[in-house]
Amino acid sequence: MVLSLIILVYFLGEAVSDTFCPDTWVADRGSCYLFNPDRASNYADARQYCSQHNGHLVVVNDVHENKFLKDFLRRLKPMGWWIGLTDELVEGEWLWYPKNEAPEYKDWVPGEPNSNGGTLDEDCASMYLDDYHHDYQWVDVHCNQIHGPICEREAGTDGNSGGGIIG
Ligand SMILES: [Ca+2]
Ligand SMILES: [Ca+2]
Repeated sequence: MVLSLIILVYFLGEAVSDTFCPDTWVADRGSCYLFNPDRASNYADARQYCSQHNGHLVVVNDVHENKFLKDFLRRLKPMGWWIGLTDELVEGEWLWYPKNEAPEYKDWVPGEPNSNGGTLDEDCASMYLDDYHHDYQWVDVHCNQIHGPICEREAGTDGNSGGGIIG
């Protein structure tokens, strides 16, 4: 019993120490994340920013990842944050860029995505917080809006490049 506990602790320690992220990236469960409130931009520029840092706009795979992101964003100034979800290709068909995978997990604000009631072409998804919106649940907004990038990359795959700047 004690031995198996020691072995468990050993393996947990190994798992943690194997998780490597570049400076200014935050590690969580096998991924590294870069949040940059000072590089807010339109969606296309945010996508390019993440690509330049050897990542991609975040793909939110499950409730755990979504909760991690929300907890982190609550510590930053209230604003919108681009995620990698878009229906640019086919209106109404939301896919995670760049692999074009349909989302298994979703956390839309109730009533979203709505293309602003059909009056705007809102093809890009954001985790959003302001006085009127929910607590970083997802909304669809026009891709020319200015939001911060959340970039994601695999942890420990390429330790020597791609460090980003926060603040
Ligand atoms: Ca992910
Ligand atoms: Ca909307």
